[in-house]
Amino acid sequence: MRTFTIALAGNPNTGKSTLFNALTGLKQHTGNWSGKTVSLASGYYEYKNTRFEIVDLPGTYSLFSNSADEEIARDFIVFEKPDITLLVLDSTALERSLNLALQVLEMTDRVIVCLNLIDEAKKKGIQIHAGKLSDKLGVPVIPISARNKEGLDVLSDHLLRMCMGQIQTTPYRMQYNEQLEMDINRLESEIIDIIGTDYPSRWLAIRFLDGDQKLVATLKDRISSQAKGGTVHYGAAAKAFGSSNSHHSC
Ligand SMILES: Nc1nc2c(ncn2[C@@H]2O[C@H](COP(=O)(O)OP(=O)(O)O)[C@@H](O)[C@H]2O)c(=O)[nH]1
Ligand SMILES: [Mg+2]
Repeated sequence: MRTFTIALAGNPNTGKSTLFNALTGLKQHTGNWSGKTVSLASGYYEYKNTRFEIVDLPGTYSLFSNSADEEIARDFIVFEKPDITLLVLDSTALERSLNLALQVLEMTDRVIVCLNLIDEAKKKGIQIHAGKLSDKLGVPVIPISARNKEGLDVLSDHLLRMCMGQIQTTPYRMQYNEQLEMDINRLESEIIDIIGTDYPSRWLAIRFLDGDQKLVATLKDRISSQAKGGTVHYGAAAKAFGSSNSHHSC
């Protein structure tokens, strides 16, 4: 049986671990993932004869290189390439969560959004138009209450269907000003020339223009370990990434 990997991402306190426990039934183990030896809680979940490995990423407010937690969550999404990144948002504080959502949507198109704590939102008289939000974000948006185990069947159905390739997404991508878009496009095609399309090239271009040196270093490491397998010409890539930072800011 093939196992699909689902990464739980979101701000701290949005109910990621509660959802993790509800899905996996607390049978958690800590797995070591490639790259840095980072231990992340993961557990298995079976639904309709399909096995999912759920990985509980550290809670973060953004996914830059501000902290070890941000790097861990970011590296997992970009380099481990989970089948789905499940974004857990707090329905009672959407404005805070959506910032992270926009960042994730720049990194991957395999995203499902959970509006968690929907019970709390209802109590507070907050009404969320999940369908409209889904149209805007270009990915499924599913109201749930992880603590009350509500909405988990609908969520599981979406996980299964997206893993089976039955749900296509059109993730919302931030548009920057004309000059930046030109720079992004130019750098993106250089990136594709060097490392192909294995990693999210537009997102990499944006991060590089922002001067994210730590990401440059991480990418060099990844390419270097791939190159040992003979797939990428590390020298050329390292040279290009070493010199492609400018001082623009997004
Ligand atoms: N009312 C309500 N509380 C929830 C729900 N899901 C999680 N919580 C609570 O929110 C708090 C944070 O949950 P936790 O899973 O630790 O969040 P994490 O930091 O994202 O892992 C805990 O007190 C949970 O019991 C929910 O659906 N409804
Ligand atoms: Mg947690």
